[in-house]
Amino acid sequence: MAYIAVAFVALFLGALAGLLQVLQRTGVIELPAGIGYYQLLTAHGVLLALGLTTYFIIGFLLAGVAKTLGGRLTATARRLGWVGFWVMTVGTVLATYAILMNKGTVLYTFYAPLKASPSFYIGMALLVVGSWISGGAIFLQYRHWKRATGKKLSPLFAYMAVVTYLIWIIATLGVAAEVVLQLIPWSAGWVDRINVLLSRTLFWYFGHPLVYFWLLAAYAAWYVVIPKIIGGKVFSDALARLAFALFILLSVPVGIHHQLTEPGLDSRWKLVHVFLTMMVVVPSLMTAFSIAGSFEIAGRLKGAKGLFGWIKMLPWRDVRFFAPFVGMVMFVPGGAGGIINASYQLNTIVHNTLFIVGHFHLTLATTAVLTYFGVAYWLIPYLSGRTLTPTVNRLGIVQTVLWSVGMLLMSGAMHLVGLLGEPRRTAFTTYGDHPIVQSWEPYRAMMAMGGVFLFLGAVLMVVLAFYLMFAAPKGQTEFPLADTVEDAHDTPVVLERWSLWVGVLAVLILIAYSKPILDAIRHAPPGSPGFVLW
Ligand code: HAS
Repeated sequence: MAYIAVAFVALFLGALAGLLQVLQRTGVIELPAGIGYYQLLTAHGVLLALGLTTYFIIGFLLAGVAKTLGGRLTATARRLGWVGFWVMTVGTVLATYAILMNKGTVLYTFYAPLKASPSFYIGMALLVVGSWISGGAIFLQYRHWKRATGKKLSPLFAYMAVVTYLIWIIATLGVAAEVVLQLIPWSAGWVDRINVLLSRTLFWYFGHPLVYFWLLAAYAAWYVVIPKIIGGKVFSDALARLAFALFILLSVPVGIHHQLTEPGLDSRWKLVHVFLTMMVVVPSLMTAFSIAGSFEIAGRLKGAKGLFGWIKMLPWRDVRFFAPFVGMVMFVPGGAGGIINASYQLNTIVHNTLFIVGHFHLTLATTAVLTYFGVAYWLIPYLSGRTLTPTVNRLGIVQTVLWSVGMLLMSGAMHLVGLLGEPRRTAFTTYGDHPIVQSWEPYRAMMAMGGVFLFLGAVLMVVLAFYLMFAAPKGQTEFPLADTVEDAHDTPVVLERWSLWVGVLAVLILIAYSKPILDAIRHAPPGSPGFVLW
């Protein structure tokens, strides 16, 4: 519950920064009190993309692992969970303080040669180290359960939690190396210059699997929780595990697709990453198939007839289903946008434009985040020993509509104006009233309107979350976990042989990264001094 509470505080602060920045960015307001656009943009990205997500996911996975692996966390796992929580929180407060003091205005990707104060980087390092300790709780609980039961296959939710966390640990090794070996010594003044290409490559080694860390927590809810809420079953235990196992293999060695326009990286390696990226789309397509299958099973169990009769049987008025469902639908264009980004030639049109910002507001801020909201409506009362009342359910539907309309307006406009050339990471400007920029005006107005809807949706969500934590009527709420259609014992045990999957991943990482990283070190330019441009 502590993790979930911090996640919603981060949502409130991040959404406030979001509202102010979208209104500044679209020319509606000028920021008061010397607050900078880039300062807000950094706070928004760090609090939402790194704070809200990490805290929510850890809270959700810990709760699910406790539920499915023995009923409660062991004493050691519990202690680790708390130590991780406090280390992460000290780090988050330190980084947020640096941003508020305008000493860490380097955006959430903290690209060198923009240079923040050491407290920003130390805060980020603590956030990561804390998350490793919390992850220790998940792995310990898993090992404890395996030893106690002697079973080869763990429950599906626990399997998904372990995969999600494995990806996080392997991915964060890259950003930890960047922060500890490059950014902190440079920012503290122990070295004068930084190898920019190396730092960005290490960042994106982390940055892309990061998006699957966000996504897989949502997928765990889609696969295991949603079928129970709609009165159905998991379409296939083996298929679900295979999709997750494929993410272990493919989510890491693809990061260079974020650097397709980066000079200094050999285009042959970019092509290898593009191929691997197209392959990581496959487990998402398998997921689309499985989830639609679960919907049909649920409808038919309730007596649906005809080819599409089952659609009517879905619980459209239940926010626990409705919010994640909207997230799923939005992932259809969101995922298609990802394939556009990953296509080598098309990337040159959309890279560094608002199209990319539109893409991640559909994928992260809609698909993943709406699923987290849907989960919060039952997870919070489950943890607080309270109930989701019909009124909160109705307000939850209103909240989902506010969020979805806001995101359609904002993200839709960002996609379109991005294609017309509007750059990302830029404060408001009319570029000297240039005629091309004047054609962007209607899209900017749409973005501002969308931002207002989103802020209202965020405030309502935060109010409902804290109401469910502290004030909703007392009672029992279940942790919904669906059964599978077939006997889960039919699932091949090889899907849970971690040494195999992690071993193959290690080989793929070596193939995809060793040469580009060696090149970045061996043929390094003299390096760059730091810049503080704010
Ligand atoms: Fe992405 C940039 C490529 C997925 C997030 N991405 C970003 C950034 C973020 C982000 C934050 O190749 C910006 C980083 C920055 O600040 O610079 N992305 C992809 C690809 C995928 C993808 C190929 N991204 C995501 C997800 C994210 C996310 C997921 C967050 C959660 N992305 C890129 C690339 C860039 C990029 C380039 C760099 C661009 C640049 O130049 O800077 C794929 O994983 C997408 C596959 C997904 C699908 C959709 C499957 C559909 C499903 C829905 C089922 C629906 C049902 C309901 C069942 C193919 C599973 C059915 C009912 C109905 C009625 C329809």
